[in-house]
Amino acid sequence: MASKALLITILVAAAVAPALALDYMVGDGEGWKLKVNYTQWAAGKTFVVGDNLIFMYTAADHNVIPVSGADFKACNRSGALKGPYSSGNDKIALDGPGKKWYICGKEGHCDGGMKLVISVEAGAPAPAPSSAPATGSLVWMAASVAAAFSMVMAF
Ligand SMILES: [Cu+2]
Repeated sequence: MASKALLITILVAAAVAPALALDYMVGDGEGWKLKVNYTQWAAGKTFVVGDNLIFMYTAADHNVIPVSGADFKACNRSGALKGPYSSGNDKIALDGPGKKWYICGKEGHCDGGMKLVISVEAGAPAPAPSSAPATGSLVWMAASVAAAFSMVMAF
């Protein structure tokens, strides 16, 4: 009986793990600053609703303004959809699907390339060619967990 309870615990833990939201450190080790190519950083990443972006920067030097696509293109700093964020360690939830645009609000920084656009997917991402191994193994894991779980429940 104890081993069955343990097995169920393990299975539940494994089933929950793939659904955990991911935190993306914008720019990775570089953080949020000038002279980083954020288009390159975002390329190949699959952002899903529920994930978070984390902007790390020197608070006195930069900030983060979520803007519309038009304001992104024009580097218009007066059209904040939320924020502006200025703590230097800002966690921004991706709370809806579609494109999301972020710029730095300091003079000249957006024009200098301090801008990020990402595309957020609604739910579980469809297997994309670039991330096939990771996505495929998660799907396989979820399927095998579900199968094992139904076997345990049949006892
Ligand atoms: Cu800046």
